[in-house]
Amino acid sequence: MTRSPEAISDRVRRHIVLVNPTITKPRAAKFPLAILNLAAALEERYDSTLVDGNVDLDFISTVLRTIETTPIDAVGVSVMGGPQLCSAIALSREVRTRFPRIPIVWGGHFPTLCADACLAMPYVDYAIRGQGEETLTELLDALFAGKSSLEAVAGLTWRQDGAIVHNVRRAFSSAGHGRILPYEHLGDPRRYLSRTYLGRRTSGYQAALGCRFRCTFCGVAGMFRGKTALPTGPRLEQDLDYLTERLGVDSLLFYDNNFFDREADTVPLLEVLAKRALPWWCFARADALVGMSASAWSLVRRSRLRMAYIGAESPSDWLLHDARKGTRADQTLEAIERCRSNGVIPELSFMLAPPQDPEGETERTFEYIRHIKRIHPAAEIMLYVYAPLPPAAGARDRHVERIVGSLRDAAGGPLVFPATAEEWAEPRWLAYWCHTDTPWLTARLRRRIQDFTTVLGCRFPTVTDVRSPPWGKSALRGLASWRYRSRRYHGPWELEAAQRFVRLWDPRLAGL
Ligand code: B12
Ligand code: SF4
Repeated sequence: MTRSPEAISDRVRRHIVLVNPTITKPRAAKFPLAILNLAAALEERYDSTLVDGNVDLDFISTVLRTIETTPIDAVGVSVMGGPQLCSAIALSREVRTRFPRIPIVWGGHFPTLCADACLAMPYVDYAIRGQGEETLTELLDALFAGKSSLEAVAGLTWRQDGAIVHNVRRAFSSAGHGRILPYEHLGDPRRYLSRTYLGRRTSGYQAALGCRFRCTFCGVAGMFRGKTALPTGPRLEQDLDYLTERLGVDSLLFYDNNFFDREADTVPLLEVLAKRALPWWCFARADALVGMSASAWSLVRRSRLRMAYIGAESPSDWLLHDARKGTRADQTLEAIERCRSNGVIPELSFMLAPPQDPEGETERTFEYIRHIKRIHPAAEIMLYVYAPLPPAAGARDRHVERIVGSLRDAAGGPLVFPATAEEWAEPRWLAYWCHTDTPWLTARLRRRIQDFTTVLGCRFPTVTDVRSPPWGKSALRGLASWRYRSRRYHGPWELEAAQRFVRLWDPRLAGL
């Protein structure tokens, strides 16, 4: 179906559909913060309809129906690499086929890093790199109000006479802290609250924007390039009033890339949280936790921080240094101790099998994890495979380019990343993006990692799993203990069989 341009130009306020394509199951869905933030930014000049594929599994039909029944001027799609890329492709294809004149705009982590691969697809007209609020508004202004030209929209990748153009990068913005999210655009916001080990009505929330670090393996660095901004205490308080009093939220997952930033800026937020004493979870860095004063830790205790996700990454300082992580392995151990003595569970993520020494590093990491489990058995472990992503489109980062340039494929040749979004959606590249497989992993090492993950996961079932029955968890724990004790990880067939009856929750797939 094609709508006439006259019909479009007659209207005063333009209308855009913003879509969060499916990435997880409805019961794990949290507020789709990307499209909520975009809607808040557009509000002054544009109308928006939000469609969330996490709660509406038939979201493609919903979008098509919306376009049929409402005059829609553009479709904005939020795209994270990995499984969400597949649902974004399926949606965009359908929209392009049925409504060929409606512009389709992709934004999010995938277009930020892989804008060329997005524009290689006929159903992506614009890719927005980095924070999307101002870029999307200016793009719509350029398309519909003739306010500026496309060349002038910083952060935009587009096609000019068939060639892909990356406009200049957009500077970091903290304007989001001045906006209130339109939660009611999602229908009943309460359907985004779910039971977790933190509480019965846990909500996702983001306080700080950005991250001041630039770890080479992390997409966040490409998005924010070392910039961050924390909200004020009163701003946090205002949001928590809404979430707790209006929606009944009783616990929080802070999606900030790093909750603990400079102490002077973090303490006002901790004071707000200490007054509320809602159980909470966050991302944190080992060096920040180690550097915190006793008074800040006292606020942490009073605030009821239950768990902190720490990117431990590796037991090897050379790798931490090479990956520009900025922390050391001894700081990780010290942070674990600080967490233990303050009643916080450290949730430690590791990157296994870097190409420089895949087998050796993996075995060293297994031993380091065993050491951690000895000093703090409650510590949670998340295992990923080291899989550096390409540097952000339109930006130069020689360090990341060097690291990526040294990667090898299975045949030992230079690793060539996909050139199109559809290639990135092939199973082997989805696994790469999700940090579960890389071309330089041998079959033996892949199996070894799987086996260790199974034995460790059964020996220490995660406390975040509130769905598996306690009897099932303790049966698996008992069954796995001899293997773990004797380091006999190989071929844990009995654990794999038992897991068919007691399915353990994997927080890597769906979040908490
Ligand atoms: C919540 C979350 C999820 C949720 C899903 C969220 C959703 N969309 O429904 C769940 C838990 C399912 C999830 C899964 C995954 N995630 Co995730 N996730 C996050 C998290 C914690 C918060 C995302 C968020 O809401 N941010 C707040 C919003 C406001 O920011 P934003 O999404 O970046 O949106 C801004 C811009 O990107 C842009 N934008 C976004 N969409 C759009 C759309 C348009 C049209 C425009 C114009 C702009 C635009 O503008 C927005 C406003 O500025 C981030 C870490 C973080 N703190 O950001 C990781 C993160 C995004 N996830 C990541 C990854 C890799 C994954 C996985 C694919 C793999 C993995 N190993 O975890 C898995 C998939 C697992 C699977 N199923 O197999 C990476 C992405 C890195 C990268 N370069 O791709 C991050 C950054 C974590 C990290 N540090 O590595 N994730
Ligand atoms: S790994 Fe953590 S600290 Fe490093 S850039 Fe990513 S979010 Fe920031």
